[in-house]
Amino acid sequence: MNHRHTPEFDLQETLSENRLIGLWRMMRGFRLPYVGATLALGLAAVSKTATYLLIQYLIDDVLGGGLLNLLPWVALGFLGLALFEGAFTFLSGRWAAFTAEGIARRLRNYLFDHIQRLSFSYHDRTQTGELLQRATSDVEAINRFFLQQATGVGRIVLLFAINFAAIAYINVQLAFLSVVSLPLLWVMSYYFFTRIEKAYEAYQEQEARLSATLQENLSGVRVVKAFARQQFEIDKFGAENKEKYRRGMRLLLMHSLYWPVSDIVAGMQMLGGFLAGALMALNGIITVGDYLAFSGMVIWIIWPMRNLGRLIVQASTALVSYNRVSEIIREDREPMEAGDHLPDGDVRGEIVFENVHFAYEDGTEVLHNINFHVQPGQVIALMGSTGSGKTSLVNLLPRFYEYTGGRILLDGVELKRYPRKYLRSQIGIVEQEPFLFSRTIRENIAYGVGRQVTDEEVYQAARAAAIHDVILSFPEGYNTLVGERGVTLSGGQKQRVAIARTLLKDPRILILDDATSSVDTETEAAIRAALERLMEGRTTFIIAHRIQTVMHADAILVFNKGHIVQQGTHEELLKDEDGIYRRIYEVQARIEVELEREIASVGG
Ligand code: DCP
Ligand code: MG
Repeated sequence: MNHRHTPEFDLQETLSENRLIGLWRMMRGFRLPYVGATLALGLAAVSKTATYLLIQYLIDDVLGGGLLNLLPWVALGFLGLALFEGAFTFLSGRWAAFTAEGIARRLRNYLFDHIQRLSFSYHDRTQTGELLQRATSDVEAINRFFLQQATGVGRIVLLFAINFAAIAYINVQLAFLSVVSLPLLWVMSYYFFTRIEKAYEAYQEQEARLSATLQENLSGVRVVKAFARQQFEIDKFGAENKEKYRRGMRLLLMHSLYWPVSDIVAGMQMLGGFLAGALMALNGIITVGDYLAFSGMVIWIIWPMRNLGRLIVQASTALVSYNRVSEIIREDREPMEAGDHLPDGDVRGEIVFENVHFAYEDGTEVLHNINFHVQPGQVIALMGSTGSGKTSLVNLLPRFYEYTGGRILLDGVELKRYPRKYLRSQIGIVEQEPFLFSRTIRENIAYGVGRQVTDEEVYQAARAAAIHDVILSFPEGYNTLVGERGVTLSGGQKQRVAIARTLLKDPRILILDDATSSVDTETEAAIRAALERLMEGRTTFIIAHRIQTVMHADAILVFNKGHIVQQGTHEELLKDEDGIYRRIYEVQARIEVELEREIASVGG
């Protein structure tokens, strides 16, 4: 049964428009224990029915017929049946738990794996809180379905069939009298089923909204505090919470209407059955023993009838959750391996952009007609105002997003033909807002290398990123935890840890997206000196705002509103008196001069 946990189990293939079929397919690999659980419940039910038949035998034949010497055997029979029932009830519980927890575990693992393989565009448009809620609360509802409802249905059908047959064995008329209200109960259950399904759907939606609000508020807690917007956020949360309360009340109202109504119907049915049975016994149609056995067994007909309705109603929540979870499963993953051009070794790093256009999913173009040519090992600097498309451009290289027009060639081959996995192994990005995990600094730096690295390698990368000494100054050095459970790093320190992480990966193409923006000029110079050696032989893209950072690049691309408005070396660009580059240069030079004068006056 080992195949249950292998990643090859593709839930996407199990999806079905019919939710019950989908759930059934989701059980693959767990059907045997499920059938076992249901059968064990059925056997427990049989022993209960047998107990009632034994009562009938005891009263009519043993006591009534004077076979008193059989009494010890009958007593032994009762004991045996009780043990039998207990054992199978226990087994059934174990197998049901095994089934439900196993399916839920596999589902959670699948979702975790799946969510991180979805495209950047998917994550751009999906709220984290929403995903969290589906991966937890909705999975729980599906778990409950398998734990209680799926085996419950099997048990109920068995209980019903066995006891119905046993009563029919006593008296057929009585058996049919015991189930006359069945259709009424089911029609009622169906009515509530549809109502509760809608109410639950609305409730889950609101819960997701609430969890998204909470998640966003927690991520942005610094902004909230800085702008003293606590009250505004509390009100916003309060409003969402109130709506959840309202929808929760509505859902519970549906439930609390259903139970008493179905109890009344079931109660009337039971009373009617008892009366009919009593009349038959009085008129001698059935024996007293028959009647006692019947009154025990009829409960086990009514109970399943009422509970089948209850299960159907409860299953509505699982069906809603199934829909919500399958919406995630249905999303296609980024095909990491797709691509017909897989070089044996590393790329050389020659990159050509030919009339490249790019738009995000909303359709507005953010890059227009981009053309440039990078030789292997060159350093390319990207400058330009905020929102001009620099990050968007470099994100095309590892195929985080697909360009919408023109061609990008890497070593003469169109980028679309390379598998994403290969590209990402060749390209290292230091993101504009680097993210560090709540793990040790060492783990953060060694992240993504994909092999064991020595301490010396980690130190080397850290030295190159000018962060080694800072790390050593922490109480636990490289074993210091980062983030919520450990030290809080400054923006510049985080950037440098991220640079070290990327350098250790040793990529052929290096992308530094504003990687030194939070670093002071002096530290930046240190990093630059170290990088100079590291950039040798690899194609490097540097996005930066300081002239000092970009002036030594082999080519500088100046962006404005998604267009390249200037390109060339520092000297070439300076010649253009009216160019943006020249203007930026002059402004920055003036600031430098004034700064120096200021420092001199303070010093003097
Ligand atoms: N954009 C978008 N969807 C995204 C990311 C960006 O629609 N997932 C838009 C916002 C901008 C445009 O694309 O209008 C260009 O954004 P960039 O992030 O590429 O801009 P820059 O990197 O040049 O700006 P900055 O210097 O602020 O980093
Ligand atoms: Mg950017």
